[in-house]
Amino acid sequence: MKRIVTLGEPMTMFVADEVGPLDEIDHYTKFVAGAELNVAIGLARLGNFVTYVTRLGDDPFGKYIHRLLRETGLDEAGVAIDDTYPTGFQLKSKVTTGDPEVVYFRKNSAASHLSRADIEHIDLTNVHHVHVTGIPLALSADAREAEFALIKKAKEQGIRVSFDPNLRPSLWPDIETMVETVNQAAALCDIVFPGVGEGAILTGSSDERAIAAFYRQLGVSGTIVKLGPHGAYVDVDGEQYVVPSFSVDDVVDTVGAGDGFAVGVISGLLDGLSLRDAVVRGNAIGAMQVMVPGDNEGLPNQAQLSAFLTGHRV
Ligand code: KDG
Repeated sequence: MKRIVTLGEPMTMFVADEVGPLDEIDHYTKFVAGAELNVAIGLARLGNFVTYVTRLGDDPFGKYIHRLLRETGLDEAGVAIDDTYPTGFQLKSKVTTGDPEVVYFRKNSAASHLSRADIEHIDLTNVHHVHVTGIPLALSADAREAEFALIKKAKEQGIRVSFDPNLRPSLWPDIETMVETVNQAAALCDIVFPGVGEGAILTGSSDERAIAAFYRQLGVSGTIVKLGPHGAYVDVDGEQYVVPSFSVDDVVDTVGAGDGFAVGVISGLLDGLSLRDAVVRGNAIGAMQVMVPGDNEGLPNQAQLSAFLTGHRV
């Protein structure tokens, strides 16, 4: 069993039951959200042991998320219960095309009070992989410090670190600070997974080759640019190629696809697949995730993944 550590903010998420602007919706269905939590859930479903570092409020949302973490089999060593600050939540609209509207209620949440102290007691002995994203960098100065501390600790112990920019401009004071901070973190990691749109904001070019070259110059050994329906552009250790995506007829909601992609690539590499096959798995899990309304129920176990790969062609 492979061991992975990630850190982030989980939220209760209410997804609109009807199509329309959020202020007009009467009924919502409850889910959990959080980019790094989605990755943690996906990796655990595929049989890995995942330590998820976070802070939950001592409230019904926190209890709901905590129960889900336990049911999923995530390691609780990194979960702190905070009796001062609340658990964040978000609303997500239902759409028939395009990306849904997302509104956060997470300012001053328990997870935004993550700090370096939450990392100090995390034991990285026998950990095979650490995954981080740009979201905690935006939550607060303390949460940002926590993420940099985790990256540094992992690198000092020779552990591979992947980074998904996960740009959330609404959480940052301005775009310049976002770009500078996210690129600072990316430069410390081994594999970076930007979406092509994120790459354009972060590097100034929407060409996947230029995006990868930008991170190569920063010293990142592997960049995999997510191209949505066009697959993924891989630039790792001097090799460059495109891995095509799986076609999906019934896209319900695109949110969470990037997390599914990360689950596939990370788990594939940990299972000893070639990089190309790991990216195929990433594309498969990304495709499975867009067919559901929540951000993580599409993430498969081994049997579901095998069935998808048997039944779908690129
Ligand atoms: O990647 C999916 C996430 O967007 C979602 O689950 C919620 O973490 C979240 C965020 O900050 O948007």
